[in-house]
Amino acid sequence: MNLLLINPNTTASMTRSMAEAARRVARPDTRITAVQPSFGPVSIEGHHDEVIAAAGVLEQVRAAGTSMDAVILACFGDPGLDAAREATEAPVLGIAEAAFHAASFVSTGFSVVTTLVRTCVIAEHLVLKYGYERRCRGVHGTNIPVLALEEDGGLACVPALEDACRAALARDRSGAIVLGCGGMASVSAELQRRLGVPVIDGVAAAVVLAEALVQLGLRTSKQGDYATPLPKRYLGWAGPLGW
Ligand code: 2AL
Repeated sequence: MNLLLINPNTTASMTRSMAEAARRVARPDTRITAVQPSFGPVSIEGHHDEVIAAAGVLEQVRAAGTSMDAVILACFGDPGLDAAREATEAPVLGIAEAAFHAASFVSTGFSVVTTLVRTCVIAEHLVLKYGYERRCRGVHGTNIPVLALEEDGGLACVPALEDACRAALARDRSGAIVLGCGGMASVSAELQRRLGVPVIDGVAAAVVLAEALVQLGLRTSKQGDYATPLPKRYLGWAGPLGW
């Protein structure tokens, strides 16, 4: 099957590292195409970044047309997820939503450990939006910038992440860690080894769940509020995104 992995930020090296993480868990017959928008922020660390990144996500969903069996949005804020679901019939999975689902299969409660403290509210809003407030016991920032995770394969960040995860597990009395950034995909196995609890990387979780949905023959419902966007003109730079 063909999976489209969209990195909503514009850092190509991060797209490549997430594609590697995705291919490590994908089935042998799954082909992963990894892309990023042609415009937008190099990292997504706030509401302003997210809004522009969401438009970039739609650019890439439109560019793929009907060629993909499923789409993965590989940024922990799941920017543009509902809009992308309107724009395609293929299942679209955000890595935050996928990680919350996966963590809930292996623990009664999980903690999210993310990047900048200012991004915690984005994850907290998603927990409420997706109905995971009874499973998520806390969201914790580390003040590690997204692009710091790109240096040295993220290895330099492992000690700080390990400390933050240990503190979160103790404070929240939780049984699993959800990593709150797509850029943490490369360090999840090492953190799981060090911590001895399930550590969920949303990129890997989204790949496996996307494969399962395709296997089940499930597509995004076009009945209701994921119906195809209404045809209308979009003006200015957004012109090509009009339906
Ligand atoms: C992210 C992420 O996954 N990618 C990105 O650019 N920003 N999330 C985050 N919490 O910093």
